[in-house]
Amino acid sequence: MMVEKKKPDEITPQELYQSRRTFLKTSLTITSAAALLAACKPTAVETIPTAAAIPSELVDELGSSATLEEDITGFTNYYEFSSNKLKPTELAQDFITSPWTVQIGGLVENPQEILVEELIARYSTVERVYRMRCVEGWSMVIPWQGFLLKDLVEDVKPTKDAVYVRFEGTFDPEQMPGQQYSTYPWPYVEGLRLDEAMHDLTLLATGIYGKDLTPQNGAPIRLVVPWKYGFKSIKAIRKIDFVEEMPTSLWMALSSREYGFYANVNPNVPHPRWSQASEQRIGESGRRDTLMFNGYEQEVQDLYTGMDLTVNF
Ligand SMILES: Nc1nc2c(c(=O)[nH]1)N[C@H]1C(S)=C(S)[C@@H](COP(=O)(O)O)O[C@H]1N2
Ligand SMILES: [Mo]
Repeated sequence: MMVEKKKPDEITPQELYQSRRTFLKTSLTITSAAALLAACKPTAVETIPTAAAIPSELVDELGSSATLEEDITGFTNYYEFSSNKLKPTELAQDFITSPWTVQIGGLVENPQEILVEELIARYSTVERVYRMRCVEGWSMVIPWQGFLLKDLVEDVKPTKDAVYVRFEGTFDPEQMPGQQYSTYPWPYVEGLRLDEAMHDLTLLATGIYGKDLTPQNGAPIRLVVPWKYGFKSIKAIRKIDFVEEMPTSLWMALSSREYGFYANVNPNVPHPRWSQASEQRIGESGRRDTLMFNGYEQEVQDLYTGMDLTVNF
């Protein structure tokens, strides 16, 4: 991001632009909502999907195929390890993600410190294929597993004074070489307004492509907010606090002019150094138009009624 001083078209290595588009044969076991619903219906026999009805490709609701697994896990942004997108795959390989406790507190009735395994067991797992748009101008389509952040928020019961949720990443320079070499104000911090956190699209992801989340993609637990630029989706979360004041994210602290709190994907509001009107979908050639709220406008526009999105960028 800002510190690299790169133009967006320098960001994605040529190999990845041109990675051959093979049909995606997924190993994901489809325990689809359709299958579960079918089992509850009296006419279950007729409605259980046949093998032919199970998609052989993972697609988002706009019809785009999921990005190749090797691209999703081989090309990551994870500054705690490196600012080079190809390096976290190797550097994060031995990152210790178990045991891992998440501390949840601040303005809540039920603060808790809980093992991530217990969190995962406590809430229903959902599978979502979401677009992810990096502020730098590239995007992917990613199949996640996780649970709704809303489920956790309801459990811990924020008090009436809670307006925002603050997420804190990991500070562990021994394991995270990027924290030794960079002068960023670690740990990585992000935030959401409480109503954004309660939205049905907002996930805490614990899996990717039907498997456990890879370390380089944020294991053991990360945020996924698909209508916002990728940097909001903080990896390797240690702490979640409910607060009254708007949290200052790491990127706001580094350059608030370039990276705002809301960071909603918006083709009409350029980054000070480049346009946000289009994006490079990893695995495709050419660019495609960037969609308002990354294509989730119907679902999220009500959160921002009456707000000037050029000011609250
Ligand atoms: N802790 C942490 N979370 C992070 C980042 C990071 O450097 N550290 N990078 C962000 C950015 S800029 C993007 S685009 C997404 C990338 O997610 P991915 O690497 O899983 O595709 O993670 C976000 N979450
Ligand atoms: Mo990003």
